[in-house]
Amino acid sequence: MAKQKSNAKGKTGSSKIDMLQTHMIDAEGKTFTTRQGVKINNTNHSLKAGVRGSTLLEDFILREKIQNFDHERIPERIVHARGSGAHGYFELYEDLSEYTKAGIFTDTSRKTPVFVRFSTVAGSKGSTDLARDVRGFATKFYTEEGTWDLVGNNMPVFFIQDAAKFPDLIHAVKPEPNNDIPQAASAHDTFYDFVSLTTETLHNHIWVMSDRAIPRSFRMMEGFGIHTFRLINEKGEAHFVKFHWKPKLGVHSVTWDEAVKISGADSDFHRRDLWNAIESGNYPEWELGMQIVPEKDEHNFEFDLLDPTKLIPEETVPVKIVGKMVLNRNPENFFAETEQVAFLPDNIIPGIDFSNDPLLQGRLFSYRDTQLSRLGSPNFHQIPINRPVVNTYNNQRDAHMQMDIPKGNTAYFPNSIGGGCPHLAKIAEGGFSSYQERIDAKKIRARSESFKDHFSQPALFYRSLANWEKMHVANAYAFELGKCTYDHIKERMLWIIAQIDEELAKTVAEKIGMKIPKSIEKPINQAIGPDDNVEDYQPGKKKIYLEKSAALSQDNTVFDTIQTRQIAFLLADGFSMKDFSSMKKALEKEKAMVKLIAPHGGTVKCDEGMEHKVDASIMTTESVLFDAVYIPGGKKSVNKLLEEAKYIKFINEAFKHCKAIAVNDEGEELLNKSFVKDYKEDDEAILINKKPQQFIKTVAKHRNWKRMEKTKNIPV
Ligand code: HDE
Repeated sequence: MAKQKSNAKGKTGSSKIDMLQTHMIDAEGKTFTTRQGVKINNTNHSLKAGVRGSTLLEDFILREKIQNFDHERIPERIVHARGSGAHGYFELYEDLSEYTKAGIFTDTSRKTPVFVRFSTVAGSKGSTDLARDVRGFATKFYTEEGTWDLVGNNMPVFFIQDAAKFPDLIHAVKPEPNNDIPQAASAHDTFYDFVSLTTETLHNHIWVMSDRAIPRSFRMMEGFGIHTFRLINEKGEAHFVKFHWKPKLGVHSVTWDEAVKISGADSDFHRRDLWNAIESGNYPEWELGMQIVPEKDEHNFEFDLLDPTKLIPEETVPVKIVGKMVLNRNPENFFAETEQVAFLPDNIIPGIDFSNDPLLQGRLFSYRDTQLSRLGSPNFHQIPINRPVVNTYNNQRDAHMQMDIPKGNTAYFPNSIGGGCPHLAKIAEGGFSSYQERIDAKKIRARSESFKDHFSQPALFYRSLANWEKMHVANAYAFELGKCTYDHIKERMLWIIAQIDEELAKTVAEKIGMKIPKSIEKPINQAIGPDDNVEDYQPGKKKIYLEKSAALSQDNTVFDTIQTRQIAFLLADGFSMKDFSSMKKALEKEKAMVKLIAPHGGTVKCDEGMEHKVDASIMTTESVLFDAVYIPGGKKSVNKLLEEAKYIKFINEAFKHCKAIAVNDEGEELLNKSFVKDYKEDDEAILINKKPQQFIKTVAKHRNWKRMEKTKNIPV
């Protein structure tokens, strides 16, 4: 067993990385051995009876190699199979002991190690990053009081209100069971059948129809714990809390057309982006926020705090920023760390506790259970990435793959032979105790009345969006329903969308060539027992308790940085070195990534005769992989680019996707060959012979959405 270390910081500045390093194997300069440590001189030929004879059973080298290979795969996660992880740390800004006794939230001197895994939900392990989907945002905090997992998503609400419906939801959204189609996509009959019969899904669903479901980067997504949790202080007092992650780079997305094309051009787009950002020292950062609600206010909301399909608007309870997380290290090994990491919402520490949210309660069972089929043994907590940074002592024993060697002859409590050890912790000395909530209730299989409002918050979300975001939502509904084959499902969806917003429903109906029905056949929400009254389960009418919530729109996010933005420089031999170097210097000063796209690989020569390394030939890359385009002047260079039709396609796509395009001098000729020609005069993100600083400001705005209306008919 590798020695478990205490939280004392060693060489790497992180107690978790120090621990992981004791498990790492580095073959540099070493001799090949079998798994038993026997040195071997051949791994290419099996042992045979003569060079053309049959292979001998005694070939232990062959058998060991092949057998390991045969068993390399483990089951992928039933949901969130495709993911990417990174190490980092969390730091607290201020002591929160008024609310919680958790050391991570009271000790500002700590740097708590974390491991974060981002994921899509529906697709399998090898699917594409840019599927329209919720993203998982799971954080493991290796605290000095044990491991705490905050297993959240990039949307603040969930599809269903009760864990009992989770298998139905996932069976509906995953590929259809007869033909396993579609992969990593929600646009199909079974999903819309379920959604339209289960109106509690609508709030999360409209978030999925928005740009939040196609992020530009994991680094540009918010994260949410979704459920209401509890914070418990030293006095045993409780506050309700919702957790938020706010990305320093703001919340940004790609367009649907880009998402579809990125899936073809680079299905590892998000994975690569996270990896490269960390490798280049541009460490992604998020601030942790809390919405804290005193217990006495539990019933003062228009919705139920225990209902995971509801958010608390930030206008109602502001998000208190309490600390920051930095991801500064890529894993050494994808399987050992990112694949084997096991997140458990029931990994909780003193000072944090659950609420009665019926979805959260079900998760407390599911995650521990699922690790058994994925990782094969209750000892999965001993896998290096899952080990806490503190030593553990208890009477759990044995099972597959026991890595520890517990000493002594007692594995029970109480005992006197083992000196009563391990002895129990007093609560005052850090022992966990569950919050003593008073309960006086009947056992009942039913849904609370207070969970019946299914339309108000999707409507609030939609009202809060900017016009360009609303257009994207309408297009997404039209795309998704356009892929459904049953008219009755589409009609039911149109009726339901109309309960959220009449205008939205009209736009979608027109796009899919159908009419919104005046009413639909009851029951919707028929997922109730035969003894229940269907009418009791119909959702209430939409209420407006807040006109808009600014925090819900990406129009109000951070627009002051171009850090890590990918800027395509289109050039060939003879480009103007003067233009090139002043633009490159200015962009790189702001930490953007400049990529040289030339007609060929290798190098290109500027007009001053210097060679410059090409990052990609035009043949191997696509416009959708970049955030902005720059074309330096230089007659020879531009003439060469004009010969390649793909450069024009590149520019047309960047233009259609509302990106900033800057050119110098002859570079304008390329614009004149593209669709940009007719629009360039009054477009603030088309910059002709403008200063680099102006380009930087324009790129920081992410997109010129004002262009959207004009370019919608451009055939790209
Ligand atoms: Fe999960 N979910 N989930 N989920 N979930 C899993 O656990 C489940 C829910 C989330 O990167 C599984 O280890 C149930 C809400 C993330 O490894 C599984 C219910 C939220 C990840 C499971 C929910 C999430 C998972 C599959 C309803 C946001 C990936 C593999 C009661 C707050 C973690 C695994 C990672 C993974 C069950 C609902 C987020 C099967 C039963 C709500 C980010 O246990």
